[in-house]
Amino acid sequence: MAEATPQTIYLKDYTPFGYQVDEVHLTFHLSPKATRVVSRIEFTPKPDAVDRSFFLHGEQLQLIAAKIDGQPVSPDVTAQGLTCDVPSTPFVWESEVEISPVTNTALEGLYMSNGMYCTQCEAEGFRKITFYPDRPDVMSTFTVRIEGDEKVLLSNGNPSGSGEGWAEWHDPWPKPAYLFALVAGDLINHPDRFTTKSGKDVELNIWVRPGDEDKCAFGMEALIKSMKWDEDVYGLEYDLDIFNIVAVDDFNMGAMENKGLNIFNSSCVLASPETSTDANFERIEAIIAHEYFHNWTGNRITCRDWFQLCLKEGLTVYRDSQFTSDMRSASVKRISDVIDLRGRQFAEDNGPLAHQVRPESFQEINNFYTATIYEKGAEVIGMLKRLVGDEAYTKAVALYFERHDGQACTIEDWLQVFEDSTGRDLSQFSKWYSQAGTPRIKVTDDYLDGTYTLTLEQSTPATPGQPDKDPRVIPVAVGLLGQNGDEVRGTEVLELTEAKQSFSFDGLASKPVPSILREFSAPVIMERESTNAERAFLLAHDSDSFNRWEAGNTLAKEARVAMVLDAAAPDADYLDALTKLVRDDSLDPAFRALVLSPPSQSDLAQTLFERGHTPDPQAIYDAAETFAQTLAEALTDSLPRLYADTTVQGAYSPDAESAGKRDLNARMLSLLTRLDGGEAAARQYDAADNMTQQNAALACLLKAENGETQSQAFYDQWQGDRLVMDKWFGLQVACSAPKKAASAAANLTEHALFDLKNPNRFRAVMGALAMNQAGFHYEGGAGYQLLADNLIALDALNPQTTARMCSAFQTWKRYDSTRQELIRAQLERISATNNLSRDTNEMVSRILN
Ligand code: 0A1
Ligand code: ZN
Repeated sequence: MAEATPQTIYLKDYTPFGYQVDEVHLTFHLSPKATRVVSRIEFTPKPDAVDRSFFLHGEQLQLIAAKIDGQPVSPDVTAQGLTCDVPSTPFVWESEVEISPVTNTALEGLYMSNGMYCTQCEAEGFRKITFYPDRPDVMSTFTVRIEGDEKVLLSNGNPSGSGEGWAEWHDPWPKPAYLFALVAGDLINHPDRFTTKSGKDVELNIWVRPGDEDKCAFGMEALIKSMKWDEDVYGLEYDLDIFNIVAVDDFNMGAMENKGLNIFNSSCVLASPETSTDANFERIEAIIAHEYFHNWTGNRITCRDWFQLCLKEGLTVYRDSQFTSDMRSASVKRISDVIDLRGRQFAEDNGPLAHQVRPESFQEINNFYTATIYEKGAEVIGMLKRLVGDEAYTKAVALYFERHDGQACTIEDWLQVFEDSTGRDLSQFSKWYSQAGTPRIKVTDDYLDGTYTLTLEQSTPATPGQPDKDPRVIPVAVGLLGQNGDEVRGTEVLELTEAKQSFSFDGLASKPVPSILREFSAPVIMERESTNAERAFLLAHDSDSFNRWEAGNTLAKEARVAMVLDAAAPDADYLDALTKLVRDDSLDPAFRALVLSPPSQSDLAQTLFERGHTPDPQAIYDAAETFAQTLAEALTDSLPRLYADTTVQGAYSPDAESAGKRDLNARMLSLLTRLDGGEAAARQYDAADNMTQQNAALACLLKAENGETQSQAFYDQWQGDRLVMDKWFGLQVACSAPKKAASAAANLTEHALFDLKNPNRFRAVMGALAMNQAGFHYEGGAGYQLLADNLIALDALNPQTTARMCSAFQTWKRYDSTRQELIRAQLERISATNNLSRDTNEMVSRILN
């Protein structure tokens, strides 16, 4: 039971704050248990204010003193903040509060991680630092003085003075409090410089704990590339004299875009060939870019209120995916993004947690940092760009920066710049923001006398609180192929605006094969009767690489569905196509690796569920195993050669091409392990000089239940490296057979290095359990119980990470009644916990309803 009746906040209730904040001065006297924060804030009443009440947020603060214009005052203080009588003319508010960073395990506000002070203020953490109108539409300049014994004292903006035991920072750009940051610690920097296109010299630093300084070079390169890319592609220049990044070990999310002082989860910035995999390198590059890009999309132009979160997040994810496409392979990036979207966002959109890209109510905003806001938010930007065209997109975005720089904006402002610069009416398009749920597009076709007609019918299933949906405008990119595989019509974007609509193509000599939803032009589920022969044809011939992959993916899915439902043997034609494709050296290795990667077991469960079956996680797992075994056997003769040919020789480099080859190589090794029991994997383990190959070999060996020696060796080698040990913890669970996954995870929670307070370690174990579908859902429900036990234990320490992990239960209604009852019992047990946080309470009640 949550402490008090949770309050729901509505978008429709938005009212501006009645006061302008002109300047903020903060002084921090650092001390682990008793940090004093002195604030001096200049307020001016707004002449046109609707609401003049003076309420300052404040939580877990001990108020020492408060003054207005130098005179002591006695405000009314509650658990949420304070109210006070204030003058109707400009006045200065001063307060002194005491806080305890060292006992702050929620990792929100000012806390300590491994002896260093750091902050996390998005979304509403600043109120745990001092009393303040903690809302994104209140923007002000900040001057910060830090007093402490630490060697390095950092805050936002530019340094404005320092001496023995103190430093001062001034941020000239008005910002909301959620972008405030402070770091203090005995840190070491990896320095560099960047000259902006107008010639401004910027000092760059990545700050880390001593010992990590050799893991900063890649992150720094990524930062410099991001700064250059934003100038080249969006014309956006950096605007301070210094840009600092700090790595911290205890962090709830990936990273945070605080103005001029980005704070990163160390897993998202520290990289070295020996300790990081290719996937880590790619993710680090993308996250550094993402946080940097926020400087304009998020910081210079921020959100009016938290309902508008997608305004900064959707756009910034879209920008970072453009960046990755430019730095690496655009088609590989698109395929990976769609796999991720389907795995996380579609699961959310089709379950009890479904919500709009712009929600209209919430209890705890931290629960809305979701795949829907981020990834679907980015898809919406991509659709908009496709509908208006590249040039119009560039023009509209330029207008957005010109018109709204320095403001706190809404989705309406964003759409308005597109309407104004293109003359297009976007009222129907705006439904992408206001309607939750994944649209289904049913496709039928017809060919008569040289004319090919596609009929598209759209519908969106009901979602919580939204039973009925209107048709949206959906860009459907289509190309047509002739019978010989040549393209007879290049890509054209069909604008589906009606519930049902037909589109005709004339002058065709014979019935074409359609390639629909090229590049995955809209986040929808396409339903179309097709044959395996047609899919194989598209896999072989489509000029759109996304749809080539998609054809293979559908074949893979259908083959497994048939295995699960009809105990069919693995589809022979598909196996044949796959074995050809693996050997086809003319294809990009990264693409081949993607075609070889099996559809996720969760995705298969959802597909079966949508077709009216109750998915059995064990049967889905068995089908995947049988399929992989059959494929390995079909490749018996060529596997050793394929494995050898794809092995990357020479010094490790994290570039996309080498990474693609290593990915394909790892898939060969995993097939080969099915035939040789782990001989090749053991050799690779011993020879590996980089984490990508070491990790891949260990995964194969653990999966084959033949990796005890290597697992121990890995442990001995890396027990002093927190990030590498996260991999070790995760692999033990991820590679466990279904029957053993829950007990493996349970044992790990007893391990001396398991640390409930470190979100990375908690996620390594519990996240891996939730991802091991057949293990998590293994009969008897031990996985459910273990997760619930740990969520209950963590909630008392860190509500935010607990609440996020609750989403492991979001798909529960797909399963049989026995599993549903087992999950329900755990959800109810969590819900009945004394003093459950608002975060977890909201998540559990949404999942249960
Ligand atoms: N804005 C950051 C992510 C972030 C969001 C919330 C946090 O605490 C609730 C922390 C970080 C980003 O998009 O990178
Ligand atoms: Zn972001």
